[in-house]
Amino acid sequence: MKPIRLATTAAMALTVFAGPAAHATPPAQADTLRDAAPGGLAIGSAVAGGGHHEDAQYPDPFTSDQPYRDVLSSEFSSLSPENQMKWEYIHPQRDTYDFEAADRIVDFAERNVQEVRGHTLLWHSQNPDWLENGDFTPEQLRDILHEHISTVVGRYAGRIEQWDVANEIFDGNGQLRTQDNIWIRELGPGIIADAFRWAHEADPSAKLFFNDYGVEAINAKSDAYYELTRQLRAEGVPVEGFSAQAHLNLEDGFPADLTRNLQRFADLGLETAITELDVRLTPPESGTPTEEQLAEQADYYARTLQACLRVRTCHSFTVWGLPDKYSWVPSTFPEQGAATIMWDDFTRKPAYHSLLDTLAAARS
Ligand code: 9MR
Repeated sequence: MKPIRLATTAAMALTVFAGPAAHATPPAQADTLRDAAPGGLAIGSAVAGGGHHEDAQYPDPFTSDQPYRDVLSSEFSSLSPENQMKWEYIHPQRDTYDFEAADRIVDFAERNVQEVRGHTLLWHSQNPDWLENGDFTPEQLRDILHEHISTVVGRYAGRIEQWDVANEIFDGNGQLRTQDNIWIRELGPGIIADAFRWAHEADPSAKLFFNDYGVEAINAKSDAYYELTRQLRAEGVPVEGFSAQAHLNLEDGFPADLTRNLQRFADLGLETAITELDVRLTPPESGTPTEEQLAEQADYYARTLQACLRVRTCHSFTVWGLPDKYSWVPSTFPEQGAATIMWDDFTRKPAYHSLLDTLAAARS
C-alpha cells in the first residue's frame, strides 16, 4: 500500500476537475504533515493505548478521544501501535491471542489509507508472565516463538508495511542482551536469524527491521547493528531494514552524525527509518517549557527529519505519539516531558511547524 501515491492521484484529480481557473492559482501550501510530505515518505505516529496508559487518567485514547482520532487520520500516513501488538497484549496466555486492539488500528489505518508499522516480535520487555516464568525447555521456547511470529505476522500479511522483528537486542556497549532477553539467553543468538526467516515466511511483502534507541549516532551500539546486519545479509537472512527510534533529549545534544549513520546502512542495501521520535526536555518549575526550549526542540525535530529526507532508503518517519498528555515520557522521566509536537488541545507547537516547513522545503 502506498498512500502517498494515492494522495497525489487525488490531488491530480482535483486539478483536472477544478477547471482552468485552478491553473492560474498556485497550489495552496499543504496544511497537514501527510499532505506536505514528498511522495514515497510516510509520516507516522504511534497510536496510544496499553502500556503506561493503563494506570493513567486516559484509559484508551484511541477508542475514547475523537479529536485524537481525527488528528491521527488527518496528519499521518502511517501508524504504529504503541503497545497493542506487543506480546503481553496480543498473546496474553499461551493458548490465547487477543487481536482486538491491534485489529482496530489496522482497520482504521486501511480506512484512512495509512501504512502500519508492526511493533514488535522479539524483545526483552513487555513479555507476559506465562512466557518469562514458564520454565520451558529450549525446544518449547523455539516453538512458541515460531508459532507467535507465524500467527501474528500471518494475520496481518499484506497489511503491514514494516515489522520491527527484533527490538533493542544490544545494550549500550554493543553487547547482545544475553541476560534480560529471554530468547537470546535461552536459545542463543541464532534465534535472531530464525525470527527474521519466520517473519518473512509469514509475510514476504513486509519489510523486516532491526529497531533500537541510542543508535542515532555512530557508536558502539550502532556499530554492532552494522556488523550483525552485514553478516546476516551475507548469509541470506531476510533482514531488510534498520531503524533508529530517536528518543532524543535536549540535555544530551543532537546526534550530529545521524545522516551519516543511516547512510551507511542504506549503503548495505537496507531500508532505513525513524520510528519513535520525541524530544524530551526539563521544563522550569512552572511546568511550561521556555521559548528557547521549544525552539531548540523544533530544531531537533527538523534535523531528524532532514536526515531521513537525505537518505534515499528512508521511507518512513514516525513520531512516538502525541499530544504531550499521551506521551510515555513523564511516566519514565518524572522531571521531563513536553516531548511531542502538539499541546494537549492538539494545537501545534513550534516542533510541528518545523516538520511542516521541512517537508514543504523538501518538496519544492
Ligand atoms: O510508549 C510505550 C509505553 O506506553 C510503554 O509503557 C513502554 C513499556 O516499555 O513502552 C513504550 O514504548 C517503547 C517502545 O515500545 C520501544 N522503544 C522505547 C519506547 C519508549 O519506552
